[in-house]
Amino acid sequence: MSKRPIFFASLLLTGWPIMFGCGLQNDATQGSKLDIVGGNTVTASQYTTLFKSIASLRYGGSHFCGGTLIASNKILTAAHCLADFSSSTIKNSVTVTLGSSSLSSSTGATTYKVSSYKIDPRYNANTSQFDMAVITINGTSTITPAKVNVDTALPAVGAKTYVAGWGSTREGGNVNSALKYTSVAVVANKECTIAYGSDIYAGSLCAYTKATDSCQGDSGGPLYSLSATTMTVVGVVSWGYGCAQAGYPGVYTRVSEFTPLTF
Ligand code: 4AZ
Repeated sequence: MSKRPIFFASLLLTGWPIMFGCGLQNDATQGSKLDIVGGNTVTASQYTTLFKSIASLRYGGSHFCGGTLIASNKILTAAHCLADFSSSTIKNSVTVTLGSSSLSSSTGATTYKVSSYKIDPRYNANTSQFDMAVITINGTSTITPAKVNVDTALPAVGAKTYVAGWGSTREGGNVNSALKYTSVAVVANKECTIAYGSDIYAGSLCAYTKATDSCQGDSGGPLYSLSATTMTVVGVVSWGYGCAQAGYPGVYTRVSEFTPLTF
């Protein structure tokens, strides 16, 4: 999902200087055509050791959103990934694939149907607030699930986090068959409000590093923090103004505001 906050966008694009005082920079050389945008392809060993909890949600076999394995049969994703489908479509035509870093290879992959799902009842499609859902798959995976962040003090502002997905490598592009990741720095909600206004709330987690970002098709997937070799899911890819636009963080659903996931 991408949103265009016209008022704030025009302030930023005209370069009102106060907007750029706190770490977000308006760099005229950064347009929308940056190559996840930027970042790197996940190597085989990185996939096995770090990123294996990422899931591909498919409709009729085609990838449309990411997700994160958080228990042997539970997938964390975004409400907006599921909200436009009927429950029968979700149960009959949406599948969850785990175990392969390539969308075009079935080696190592296991595909599950959706047994049940819960969309946060507070989800608001206009503001994108409460953009969180949990899928129960019709089987159990032996892949190690990601840890789920329950610490509301983490990740700290400025911390390095990692987002991964098969989403577009440029604004307006297509899904990418190879899994990519990038690192983005956590931005304070107060600063993120300067870019986006009141749609930023306690359940938002914003992250920004110049010229790299999550993008369309990464939605629902994980924003991780890494400690030693443990990946903890701290955010769910939700929305932003385009992808890798200068001064506009990616907006994630802040997982710690949703635990325990009992909605
Ligand atoms: C999207 O359209 C989308 N840069 C997802 C994430 C971001 C922007 C757009 C964040 O699904």
